[in-house]
Amino acid sequence: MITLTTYKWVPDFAAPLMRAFRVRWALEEAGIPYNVRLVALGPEQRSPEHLARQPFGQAPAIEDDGLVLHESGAIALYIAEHSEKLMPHNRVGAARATAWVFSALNSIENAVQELGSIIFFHKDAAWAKERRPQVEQFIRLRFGQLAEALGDKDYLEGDFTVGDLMMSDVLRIIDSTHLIDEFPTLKAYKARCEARPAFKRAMAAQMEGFAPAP
Ligand SMILES: N[C@@H](CCC(=O)N[C@@H](CS)C(=O)NCC(=O)O)C(=O)O
Repeated sequence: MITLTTYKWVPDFAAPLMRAFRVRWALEEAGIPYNVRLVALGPEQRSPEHLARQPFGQAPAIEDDGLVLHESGAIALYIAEHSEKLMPHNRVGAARATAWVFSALNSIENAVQELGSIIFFHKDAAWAKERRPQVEQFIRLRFGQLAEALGDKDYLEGDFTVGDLMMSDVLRIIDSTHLIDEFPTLKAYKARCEARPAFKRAMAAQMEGFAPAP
């Protein structure tokens, strides 16, 4: 059975946003049961045992029948290979779904993560106040392009794929800014993804998995 390694505790704001959530969601979509191993931030996170699972001392990582895998994108794609719900079983469809995973991580997540870093860690810093408008403007550009690509489709390739899972999860990082409200079709797309029963099951598991704050 797959074992997912995630953290024992994270700050409240981070709990629903952890990258391990994507893995839980993919597993729920695919209907694959899993175990969870909880690692503590700090010394255990930097222990040789954990670094053997995740070379940067991060989460998530999975183990499956001798395979040890890090990076949420790689893990989501690995899980998707086992599920027609996540990955079309034709070469073109699979390639396009994979491309959207890369777009989510390399063209959207890096942009929203910069804003996330400002709002979660540096909100009141002078440099952050100066930088924030530029970061938001760049996100608006990317959101406009993404909305254009989505058009009037329900999902990026018509039917839901691992690409939509990753894209909608990345969009959640800056939920608290409501920037997506400026892009109604994108907002509806994200809501559609989050309304999926597998998303709700994964979120419930994610939130109940955390120990109370120390
Ligand atoms: N690119 C990695 C990023 C993983 C990541 O940033 N994980 C966060 C938790 S959501 C983490 O472990 N942060 C603690 C740290 O970087 O030390 C992935 O997508 O799996």
